[in-house]
Amino acid sequence: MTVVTKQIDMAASDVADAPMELTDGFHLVIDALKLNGITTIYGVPGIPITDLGRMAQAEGMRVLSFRHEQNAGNAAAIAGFLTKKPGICLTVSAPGFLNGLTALANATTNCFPMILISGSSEREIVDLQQGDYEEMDQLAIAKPLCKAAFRVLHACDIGIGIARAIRAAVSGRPGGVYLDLPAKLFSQVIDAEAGAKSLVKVIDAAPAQLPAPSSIARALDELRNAKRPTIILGKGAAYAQADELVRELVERSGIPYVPMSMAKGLLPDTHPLSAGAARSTALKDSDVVLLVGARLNWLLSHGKGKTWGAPGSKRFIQIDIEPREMDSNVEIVAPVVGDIGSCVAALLDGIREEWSGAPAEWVETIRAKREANIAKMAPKLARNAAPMDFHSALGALRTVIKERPDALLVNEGANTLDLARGIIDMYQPRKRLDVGTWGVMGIGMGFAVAAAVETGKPVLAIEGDSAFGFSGMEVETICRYKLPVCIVIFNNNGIYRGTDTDPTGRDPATTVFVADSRYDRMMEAFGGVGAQVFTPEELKRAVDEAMDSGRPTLINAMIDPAAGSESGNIGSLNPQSVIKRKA
Ligand code: ADP
Ligand code: TPW
Ligand code: MG
Repeated sequence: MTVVTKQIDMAASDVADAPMELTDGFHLVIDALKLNGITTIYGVPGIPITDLGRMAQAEGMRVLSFRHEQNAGNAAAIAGFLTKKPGICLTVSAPGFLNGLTALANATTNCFPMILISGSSEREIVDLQQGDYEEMDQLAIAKPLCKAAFRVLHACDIGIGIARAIRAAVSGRPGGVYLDLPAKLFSQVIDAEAGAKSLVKVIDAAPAQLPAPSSIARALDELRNAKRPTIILGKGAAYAQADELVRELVERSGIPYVPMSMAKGLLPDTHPLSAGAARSTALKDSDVVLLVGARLNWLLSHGKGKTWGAPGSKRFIQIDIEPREMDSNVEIVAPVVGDIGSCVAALLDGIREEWSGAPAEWVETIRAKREANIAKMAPKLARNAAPMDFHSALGALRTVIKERPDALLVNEGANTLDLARGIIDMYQPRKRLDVGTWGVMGIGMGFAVAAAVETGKPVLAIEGDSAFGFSGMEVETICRYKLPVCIVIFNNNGIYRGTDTDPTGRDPATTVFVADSRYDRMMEAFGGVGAQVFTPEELKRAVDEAMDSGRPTLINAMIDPAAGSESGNIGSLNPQSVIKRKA
């Protein structure tokens, strides 16, 4: 319990024999977080939360200061994904709050639990629009972009406010929560004992949600009748930390599975039932599909269209904690609503009782397709090409992760993202962190910092040169905290490619950057290690050195500017004009 030592001036008649011990808003926020096992804050200091950060550090919390709130917010969000506890992002009012808001919205979209705590200006002045310092009605602005938003006006309500924020972030479908703390709150003084009593320790913040037995029976019927079943594992399954149950579901049922990007490694990508390298066949030719913590959004072509074969050829079973996810895009014939651990355990009970095994012919079809695709890819990955293309460079990094399966992999870009996702096998759960549901650029350095801080493991961040630019200034943060992060920039001089030109000849093309930029020197500027490499062999050697030393490192990997394709794998979503005008 923290106590403010200063005594308030009181009329003599108020002073009892013993002086009253006091606390204030600052201390109550810190005590409430600590009481709930929250030990790390990601943020940027300034009015009115500068002292909150200082005091939290003095009270033993880890407080990581960033160079931009969006990166701190992304760090908090991925900390939430990795730990199942809400990640905390702390910002100043209006502009700092808005900078953090993108990360909060992204966390909500991805179902990552985080709490954005922003200081705010005085209500009386904000509401009369009298032009306060950094005036903004932050609560109203945050509301549509997160799962829940709360404001605390009285110090005695801080305990409840933080308890509500924690519960909202992690219960049911996880997501982002906004907590508005006006400047005046922090210095409000109350009796320390009353303050301590006002704190709430959240019991069972994300209670198990058991599926109805009838929904399990329905799902089992569908699975038993399937001739060509496929399981799709999504990042909800990774988040749930029900790793052993998920593995048993796949292995006992013998059903091939396709991992979504951030579910890779839930079972090793080299698993005999992995259909990762036979994804098209597994989706198109299956008859029954079991979705485990994956939405039928654009990343799965909304469950229809040519990805999924003939119309009406599919029967979908879906496990999700959010009932309203069912039938969002296509009919779900067997909705199973509950938390993944409980739902998978219930399915397994049924499978243990009665199961005749997955159809051997289908499993063999998938296996053969997978092996053929892997064999076709192998020579491209093994080339010691100069200049490097994406495949040969990623071939080298694939070996790095194979040799260091406990490292975390952060990945963003277009070609750099799509090709790395396919090429680099993952071996352990929650090791691959990437752009998620929005395909947002800018998560790189925030994710890398939190991955290192939360796990203590080495981090390899594979970044398109454009993608890196969105959060690149945080290399200073990585150096400042001496984090074991190795950044590899796939430097192809631009977005998708570095070969475009302005037809008028006036400016650089809209998609290109300064040619042959030395990103490695940015790292050196802050005391980290920089290297520039031109071949896969050099790349592998430089990454190994970085990962062995644990020193912050940035490797500028020079990629053939002509090697990439427009929008990576999602060129089909990119509208292009067919009308050519004369200049
Ligand atoms: P991906 O992008 O990997 O396909 P999505 O983000 O689309 O995954 O889907 C994740 C889903 O997992 C969401 O619908 C979310 O409600 C669900 N989910 C998250 N946590 C749990 C959990 N503990 N139990 C059940 N479902 C969960
Ligand atoms: C917040 C649009 C998608 S991918 C990308 C941009 C700008 C960069 C691709 O170039 P990069 O990769 O990283 O060099 P590569 O290997 O193909 O050359 N703003 C936001 N999010 C997105 N997704 C974009 C813009 C985009
Ligand atoms: Mg690029």
